[in-house]
Amino acid sequence: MRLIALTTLLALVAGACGGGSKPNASQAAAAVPGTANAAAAPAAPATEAVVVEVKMTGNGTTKAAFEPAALTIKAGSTVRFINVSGGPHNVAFYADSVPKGGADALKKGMPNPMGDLTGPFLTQPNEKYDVSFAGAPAGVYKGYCMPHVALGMHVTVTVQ
Ligand SMILES: [Cu+2]
Repeated sequence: MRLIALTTLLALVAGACGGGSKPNASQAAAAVPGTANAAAAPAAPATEAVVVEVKMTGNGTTKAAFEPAALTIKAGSTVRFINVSGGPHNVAFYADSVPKGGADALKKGMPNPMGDLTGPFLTQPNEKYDVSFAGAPAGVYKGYCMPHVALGMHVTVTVQ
């Protein structure tokens, strides 16, 4: 996902530079080598990751859940956790539940962690948190929501 975003950014920058240099012939000529390099990046096949959404719900007192609580994703997919109701919520994974190599992949795929394999709290309505399973080996990843683990707010992600 980060690579795709960076590629998009480069494309935008390249486009902006190209447009800006048009009025000045010498600048346009000077910009050609750089522009050519930047333009080559988007041509590379961008593997669009599949995004699977999981809602985080609750009534703030007695009920809290991931919906769905169990899901199966294709390798390399991203799971988007959405704070729907009853937050704050977060998602954390049990390090001893994930397959070998899974923890290292999740460390790369979980931005702004609060701790090991622990995502930040989502406090705003509809706030989203993307967990990238890029490079994550196949197997079962068991997770939970820290504020609501006592209410049984668990999630199981199976990577094919
Ligand atoms: Cu929760």
